[in-house]
Amino acid sequence: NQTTPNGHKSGFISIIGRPNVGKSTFLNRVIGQKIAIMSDKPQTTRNKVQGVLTTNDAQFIFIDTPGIHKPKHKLGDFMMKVAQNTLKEVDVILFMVNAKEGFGRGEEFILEKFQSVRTPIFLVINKIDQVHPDELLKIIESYKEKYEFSEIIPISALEGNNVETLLGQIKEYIPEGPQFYPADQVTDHPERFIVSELIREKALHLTREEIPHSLAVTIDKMERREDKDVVHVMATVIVERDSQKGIVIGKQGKMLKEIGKRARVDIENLLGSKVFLELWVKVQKDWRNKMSQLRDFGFRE
Ligand code: GDP
Ligand code: MG
Ligand code: K
Repeated sequence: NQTTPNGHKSGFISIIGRPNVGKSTFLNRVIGQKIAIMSDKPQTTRNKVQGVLTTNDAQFIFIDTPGIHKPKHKLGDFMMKVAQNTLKEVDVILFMVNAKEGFGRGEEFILEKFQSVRTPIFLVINKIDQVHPDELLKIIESYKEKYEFSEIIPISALEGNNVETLLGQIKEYIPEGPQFYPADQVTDHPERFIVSELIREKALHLTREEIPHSLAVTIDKMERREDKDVVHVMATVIVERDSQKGIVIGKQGKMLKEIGKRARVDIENLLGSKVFLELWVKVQKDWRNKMSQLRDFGFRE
């Protein structure tokens, strides 16, 4: 499958930090034009996808941690929840601090909570454009004494200093995995989700008990070709085991063909135009471990 070549990496990243340390500025800089901004998407679940950065060989999925904006007395509850949920499930945590403000009680508290978390935590010291290098060294030293961060990376989100380095380091820590979001996705089309659901429904229905729930569908491409008045949909059925891949494909590809045929009829009705549906099957071991995040961007068990 060309959308998930060997060595492709994808990971979930959570940015934590007090208000005004520069989290949004950082995200805007990093994702820029390439952003698939999800913040407008209605969400009922706890983790919001804030943005997705797609590069040639990696996809960075940034997860929001809204509770951090709450007043101090709520921090305890929030951090407990976060510690239990997000912090354990993401691949990298960026703990962002303001170089100019140094170390405060808010930071102290968060660092305490980090002690029980195994996820790699990067200390991102932002706004270095506002401090003298000597001062910065002192700040780094003081944080080093408090906690053993996986990486300590000073940046200026505003001016862009060292931001590429940070991304490079994140990439070192995220696992191999598929492009969960299509590279060409600039908005979060509800159509895509419905299309993936239609395919998933047919696949589940046709394979019946043999594949109990461990099946997801990603839409890798959905493009209208004006010249031929046809919508080209490329989708991947993700299963957990090789044996399940065999079942979904079927003898001489019969099963996959049937899934595609039935799904195509529904998709054509939905979109009101002819559809060329290309289906792939991919084994993604233990993708269910990621379910809680996956659910938030359209996967369903
Ligand atoms: P958030 O609350 O953590 O999302 O912080 P924002 O991204 O909204 O930033 C808060 C303020 O800090 C804004 O006025 C930004 O322009 C400013 N800011 C963010 N990053 C930097 C930086 O690297 N250098 C400087 N000088 N200001 C920054
Ligand atoms: Mg913000
Ligand atoms: K830890």
